[in-house]
Amino acid sequence: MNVIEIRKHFPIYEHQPHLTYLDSAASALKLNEVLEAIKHYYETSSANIMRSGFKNAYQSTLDYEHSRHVIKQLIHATYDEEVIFTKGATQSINMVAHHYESVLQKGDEILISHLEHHANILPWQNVCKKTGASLKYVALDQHFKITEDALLKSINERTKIVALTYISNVMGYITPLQKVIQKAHEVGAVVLVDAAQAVAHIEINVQTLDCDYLVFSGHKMFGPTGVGILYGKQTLLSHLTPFELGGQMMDEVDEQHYTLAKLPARLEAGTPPIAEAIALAPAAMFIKSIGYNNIHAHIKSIHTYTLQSLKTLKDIEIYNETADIGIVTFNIRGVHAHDVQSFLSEEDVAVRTGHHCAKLIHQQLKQAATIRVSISIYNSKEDIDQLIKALKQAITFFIH
Ligand code: ALA
Repeated sequence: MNVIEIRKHFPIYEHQPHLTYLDSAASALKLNEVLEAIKHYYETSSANIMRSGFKNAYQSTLDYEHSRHVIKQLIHATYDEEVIFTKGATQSINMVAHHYESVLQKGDEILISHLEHHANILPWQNVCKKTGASLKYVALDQHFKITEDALLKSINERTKIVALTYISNVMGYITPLQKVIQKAHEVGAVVLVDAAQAVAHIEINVQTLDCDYLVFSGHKMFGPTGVGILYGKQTLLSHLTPFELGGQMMDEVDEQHYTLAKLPARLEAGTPPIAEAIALAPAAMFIKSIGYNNIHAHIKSIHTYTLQSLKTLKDIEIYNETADIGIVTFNIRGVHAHDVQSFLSEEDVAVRTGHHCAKLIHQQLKQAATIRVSISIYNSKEDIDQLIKALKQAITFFIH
């Protein structure tokens, strides 16, 4: 991978050539092609979609639907209408959870894990409060991994929903989903896969996986903020209770009643994030043009270098040495992560510190906060050298 060439696609490096950006798990840098698509929409159309029939409106509708098609191809869905534009992975999960508030009952179980970020915990807690269903957690192994074995043992005839991260945003582990989805289906449960991290790192094939729902956000895949995807099997999405009502998601309306439109409109109430949705297409096409194998190989090589470099420092405690993608979560022993942050920030090194919206795994790690380095395609060994330099300064200041 030629990082210099890759960086030409990310205009932030023109404005901040010294930026060491290692926080792509929180939000990836934005592609030039994405910014251009947003600008193009506002400059050449600005029209609403699926409503008016004038030329600009028609073109915007075509572009919006083209983007849906590109995303359908990216995740290998069967039909375009299985791809719903939302405002992000969090909203997508909330939409699914909202539906099951009127489906589950006392005695039913929802299975999740301590590795989930809050977006895949809180909505299910809510469903349980409203329905009397129970929230169950799969036991993690000694490395805080979800194993296939533990998952298979946790699924039983009471399980109605299995909602799991595809890749943990704190530990970087890939969840073994294939057999688990099969078993869930055998007992009549549906499976939601949170692909918020996965979409920028590994090929997703919803047909091979056979998951029922899959969610992700645009901004973690070099796309804009404010847009995300809810994928669902057509048979399920056609019956999902809409989370919001209004706009073009209806078929007939009279004074007292309404009927719902067909997919995908029935789940896209109001004016959607048009520019952002259109701009998701170039993000997906960029990922495809580089190829997941190349992305993964590059990130893994920088990941290995990061681990080697961190190990040269005495006071570092790493929590996920066997991560499957480029996520390294660690602390400097005896120093709060937020205190380290200010040293890194001084050197223009951007990492995330804190609980990373995943308090449950931090409770398991017995750490209130950690430092997380997350690596993407535009990162180089020099970025890691810069990180190490800043960490050394922090260590000297706080410890030696
Ligand atoms: N899930 C996001 C992160 O990992 C917010 O930073």
